[in-house]
Amino acid sequence: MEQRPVLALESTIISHGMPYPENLEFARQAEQECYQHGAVPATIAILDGLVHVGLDGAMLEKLARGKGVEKVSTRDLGLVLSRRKSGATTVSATMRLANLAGIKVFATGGIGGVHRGVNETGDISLDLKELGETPVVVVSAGAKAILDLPRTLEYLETMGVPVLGYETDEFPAFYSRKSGLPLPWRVNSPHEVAAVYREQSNLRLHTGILVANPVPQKHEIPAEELNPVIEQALSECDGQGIHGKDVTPYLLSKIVDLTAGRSLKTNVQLALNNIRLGARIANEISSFQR
Ligand code: PSU
Ligand code: MN
Repeated sequence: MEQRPVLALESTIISHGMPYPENLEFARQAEQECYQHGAVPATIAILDGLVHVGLDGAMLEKLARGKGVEKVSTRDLGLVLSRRKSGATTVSATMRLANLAGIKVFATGGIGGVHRGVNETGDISLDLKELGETPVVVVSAGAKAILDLPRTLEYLETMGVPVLGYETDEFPAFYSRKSGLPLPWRVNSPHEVAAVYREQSNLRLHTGILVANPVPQKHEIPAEELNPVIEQALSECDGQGIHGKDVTPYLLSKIVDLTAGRSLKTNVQLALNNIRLGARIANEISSFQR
């Protein structure tokens, strides 16, 4: 066996997080970046009732076109599989399937979290619960700025999930590098992340590890600039009566429109940046095991 390190990638970001054909371009580039940084990419999705861990070009194309592709979180897995449907997996379902496949590291754009207005809607992404239950390292540019970030951090603390700032002392806000929210732990190398992973597994701790990796400076949209856009997107979402699993895809695409595509470029770059770091962490973890 070759025993090369593997990095899991999700598919909701492709089918429901970005428009076609930019999403297809992103999906291909994501796999290339992963190889270039020494890991084998395993994009995870469900196609006609079968779980796939690692996809070919035609499968990526189908996901990018998105026709008949459900958005699948952990709770939808049983239904989508039993009905032989196709689905793009969110962070929660991707973590769960990656763990079953023995994959230890997963890179995404930004995790879901506690939504603003949670007191009225109760909307909390299943991603957070999954991070509390599944021992996978998740590399993310913080949580999406459309969320209630302080409450998202509180929830992660309650679930016992370590949040490691990667070369930062504060929680990144997806499109922006800063949120003003301090993080308790900072790490400065893939090796340090791998060491935390090793100790957690020795202790049989089953929580995930969230690595919060800020978007590279030259691609960030500063929070002051983006906040009014987010406010507008949130109010239109509310006005249209959109709720549940449609909220995040709606907001992301509205923000792409309102920024004339700039947020899409940032989203692509932050996700690629997470993939590069994820590949390096996967290498470190596998070198511990040799
Ligand atoms: N990161 C991105 N774009 C995305 C997502 C992450 O850059 O579209 C997806 C992930 O699949 C994440 C989901 O799990 O958004 C969150 O959806 P919800 O808020 O409905 O849990
Ligand atoms: Mn939700």
